[in-house]
Amino acid sequence: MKNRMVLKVIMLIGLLVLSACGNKASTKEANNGGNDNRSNETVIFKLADIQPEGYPTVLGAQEFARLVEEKTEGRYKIDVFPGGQLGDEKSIIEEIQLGSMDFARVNGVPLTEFNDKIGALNLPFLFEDANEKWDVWLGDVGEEILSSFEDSNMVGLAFYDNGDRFFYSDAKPIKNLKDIKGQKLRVMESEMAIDTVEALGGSATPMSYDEVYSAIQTGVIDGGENSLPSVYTAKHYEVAEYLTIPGYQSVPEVLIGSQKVWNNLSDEDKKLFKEAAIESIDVQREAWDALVDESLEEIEKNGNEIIEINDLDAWKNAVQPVYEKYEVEYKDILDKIRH
Ligand code: BDP
Repeated sequence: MKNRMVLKVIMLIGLLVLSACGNKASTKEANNGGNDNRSNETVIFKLADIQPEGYPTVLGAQEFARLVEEKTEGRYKIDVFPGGQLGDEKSIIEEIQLGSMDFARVNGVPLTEFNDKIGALNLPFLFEDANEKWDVWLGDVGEEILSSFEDSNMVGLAFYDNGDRFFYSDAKPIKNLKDIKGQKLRVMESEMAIDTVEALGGSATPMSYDEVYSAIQTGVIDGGENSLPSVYTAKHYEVAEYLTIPGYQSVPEVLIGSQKVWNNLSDEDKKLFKEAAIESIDVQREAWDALVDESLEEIEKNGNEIIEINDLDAWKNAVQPVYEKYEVEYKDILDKIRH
């Protein structure tokens, strides 16, 4: 009798323990949704940008980060590191490719060396105006190019504005093709960028962005080419007196991610990250337009000379060899752009 009681008590305890374990297991499953990415722990990623705090691309990247956190209800956070804290653009791209960097905002020109399609967008005088450019970037062609980043072990998320890129120099005003001849002009690290400046008659000098100011100041180069917000915020206008308008090229800034991070996201989260990237474009563009105006105002106020090209058709003719060289490589995309 006594033994049966003991047995019953033991069985009861056994049942209680078993049911407690069952409860624990189902709570865990409910929390996890059967998927590791749904754990309660916040996963934190890093995003690199060489531009300083407050610059439009950084504001765009911070908006992307805010939206990712909001849309994933805090499961994912992205810390944005501006001002080149995590290295120069070329090494950032290499790290994204290797998977040792999570996300970045970089320019489309250095990406030409890492991706088969984006170079098409970096050809000089490609678009009539900003509307045509944005139609292409936000349309099927833009999406095709962003998707192709998978082939380069990266993820292309969105395009941001880089406006037009202008020549500026401290040697002499560039009014026509004769003036550009022989000037040592810094370009971004890409073969097409070198070809373009050489086709215009300049002497192209590739170097990283952070070296440009002192290279002009010390006379290593005469000038470079960049957007108004970059010439202004990097203070190149302090060392280069002459700025030439209009721009000769309109390339995208690109929000990219590493394939390694991407592969670990669920399909649902990939969609949320992509939505966040696309939605962040508005913030970047608005800040961009405001900074373009402010930059021009400040550069003029500083007393720099703004020169208008007087033989624009000759410039467009001069870059034809660049089109001839790259036409075959980018034929597919170029045909679609020209429809
Ligand atoms: C700026 C871009 C930056 C590039 C830089 C450059 O925002 O990403 O690195 O040009 O010329 O306009 O290197």
